[in-house]
Amino acid sequence: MREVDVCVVGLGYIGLPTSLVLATNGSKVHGVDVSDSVTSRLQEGIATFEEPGLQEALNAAIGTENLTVSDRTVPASAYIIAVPTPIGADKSPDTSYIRDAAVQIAEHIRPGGLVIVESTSPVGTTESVAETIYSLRPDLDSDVLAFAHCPERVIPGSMMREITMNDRIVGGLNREDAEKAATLYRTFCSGEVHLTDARTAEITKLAENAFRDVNIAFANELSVVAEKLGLDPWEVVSLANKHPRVNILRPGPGVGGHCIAVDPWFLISSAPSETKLIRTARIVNDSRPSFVSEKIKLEVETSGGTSVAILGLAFKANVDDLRGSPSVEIVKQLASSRPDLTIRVSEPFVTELPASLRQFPNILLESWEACIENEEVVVLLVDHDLFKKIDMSLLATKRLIDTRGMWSEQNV
Ligand code: SAJ
Repeated sequence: MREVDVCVVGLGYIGLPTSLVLATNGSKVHGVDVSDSVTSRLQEGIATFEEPGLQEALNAAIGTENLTVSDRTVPASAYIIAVPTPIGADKSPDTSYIRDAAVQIAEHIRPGGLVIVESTSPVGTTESVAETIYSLRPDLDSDVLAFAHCPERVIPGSMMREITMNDRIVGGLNREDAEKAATLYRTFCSGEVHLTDARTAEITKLAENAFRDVNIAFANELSVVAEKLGLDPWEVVSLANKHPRVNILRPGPGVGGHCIAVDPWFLISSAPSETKLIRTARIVNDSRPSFVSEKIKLEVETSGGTSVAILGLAFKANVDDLRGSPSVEIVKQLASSRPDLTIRVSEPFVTELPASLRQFPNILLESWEACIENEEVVVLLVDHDLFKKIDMSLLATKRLIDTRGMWSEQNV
């Protein structure tokens, strides 16, 4: 039987699409995940999260000899680590899942093997992975394995396109390692593959997400100033962006997901005294949910009502991902500070409330139609395409809080 080319450890938001593009481009792939529900659903051919093109790619790969899935790491020519790297309560990086993956890989890797860290990681992580594996395998000479960091850069909502089209940064522990990893990425990536060292690749990925976080924080701060002066923040951003060298991002209810709200802390923890701007951006963006929930409470009080309609819980438009979502935080803050308030929530991408909201009896999950029908105050937290289709005449008499500028642009 043909041996496995690539063993992908972690079949989440990055590991699964990566396994699929590798498998559909000729590699024999074995995907590994610790979650029984993930492996069994994938074995049945069911995609584990909502993403355009993902189910189709799974249909094409599963059942062929190019894709197998289990909870066990296997012998392979190359390993890709795509596990989460969360932050702890003190905001310091938790790389324990990467270490666990390295321990599993050490069991099976053979001379000539390649280990790629795709998980977003603090600077120095790829070196630590090499140290862990070599320390567990004293039988291997210290130069027989190759190690590289190849950060993923795909955006939820366009993952399947971006995973093949985006340029890749490939940072090896030495040039040969980088070349070896680059050869694997070139099997499916039509973007340019840029070679560097592992530490530079690690910091580059962190810089990309911190750049976006700082830019969003600027937009959020500017929107507060504009609103304080009685001006429309969306118009201000849109007009400023007519300048050829200005590109302000969009104000919103806050920054969610598992990347932009997390990765800047990896930079901050590497140089706490030198990262004032990056830290401030995090604080500005993290303060958005309470700013928005206070605004909602004020509007409800002014209306004299005892209920409110909320549109959207996902961390951004057109995804089913509620991880770190500012919208969930806003609804939670509202529900806990105003237990007398009935909060009707519509989130078309989920069928049940997330665990953090289930304990509140005053939160109801409904269709958007039921949600807005009898409500005077309607709050838009996520600009899902479905909400863009709402007939504006249904909202004409309502008090609207639009945190995404979706309705402002339509000049309701
Ligand atoms: N957001 C705003 N205003 C904006 C843009 C985003 O408030 O103008 C909010 C979103 O609503 C969301 C959060 O920021 O809550 C993050 O969304 P996002 O679309 O900016 O980014 P992610 O987290 O989905 O994906 C990012 C991407 N990084 C960059 O664009 C630099 C993606 O390319 C990375 O691969 C991904 O992080 C990752 O995995 O690191």
